[in-house]
Amino acid sequence: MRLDVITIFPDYLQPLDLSLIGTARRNGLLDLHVHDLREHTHDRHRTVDDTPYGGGAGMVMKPEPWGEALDQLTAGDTVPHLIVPGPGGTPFTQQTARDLAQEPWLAFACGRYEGIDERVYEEAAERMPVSVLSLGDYVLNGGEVAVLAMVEAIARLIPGVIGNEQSLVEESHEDGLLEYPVYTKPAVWRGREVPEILLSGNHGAIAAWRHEQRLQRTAARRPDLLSD
Ligand code: ABV
Repeated sequence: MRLDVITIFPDYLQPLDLSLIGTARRNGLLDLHVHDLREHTHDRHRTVDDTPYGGGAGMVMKPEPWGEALDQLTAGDTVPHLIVPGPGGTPFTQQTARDLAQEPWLAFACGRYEGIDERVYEEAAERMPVSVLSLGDYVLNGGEVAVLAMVEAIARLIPGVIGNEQSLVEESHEDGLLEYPVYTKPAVWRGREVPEILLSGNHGAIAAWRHEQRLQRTAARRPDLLSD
C-alpha cells in the first residue's frame, strides 16, 4: 500500500519509522512518503494560513499550497483516496480501517489552525475520493496525531504487517464486543489471584467465562455497543 502524508510538521510523523510500521516500510509492505506543505509556498515567509473571510477567531489554511501539493500527487494515471482528519468528520471505526486497508493508495491531509479553505475539498473531490474522518469528539491542534492513529489502525490489517494474524480476530471491536480481561504469571501477585477457572484446563468453561466477561465489560464501559 502507498501512503502519502501532507503536513506543515513532517517531524510529527517520525513515529512511523518505528516498530511494526517501520518494519513494514523496510520490508516493502508500506510505501510511505511524508511531504512538507511549505514546499508548495512561494513567498518569503512560506505562508500557509490567512484570516477568515467573514471574520471570526483564528486562521484558515490557504488553498494554493494545498492545490499544488495535491496536483503533485495526482499527476499520474492513478489517484489516491484523500483522507482529511477533522473533528467534524464521519467517525473513523474499525470498519473504516478494514475498508481503507483494501485501498492501494491513501493520501492524508493534515490541517492546522481553524481548518482548510473549503474549496480545497471541493476541487479535490472532482479528481479523487475524499473522506473527512474523525477519531472522536474532541479537538486536537492538528491532524498529525490523528493520522498516526489512522495509519497504525489501517496498516496493521495489511497481511504480513503483523506477525500473528490470529491476534487480529481476537481483539476489541472485531466482533462488536470489548475484549475479556487477560492474566499472566505469577498466579498470585500482591495477594491477588488469577481467576481460578483460567487454571482449570477446562477450555469450554474458560471460553464461556471469557464470553460472559466480554458482555459484562461491554455493558459497563460501552453500553452503546450493545443497544445499537
Ligand atoms: C484535525 N481535531 S482531528 C485538525 N479530533 C485539527 C483538529 C483536529 C483534527 C481532531
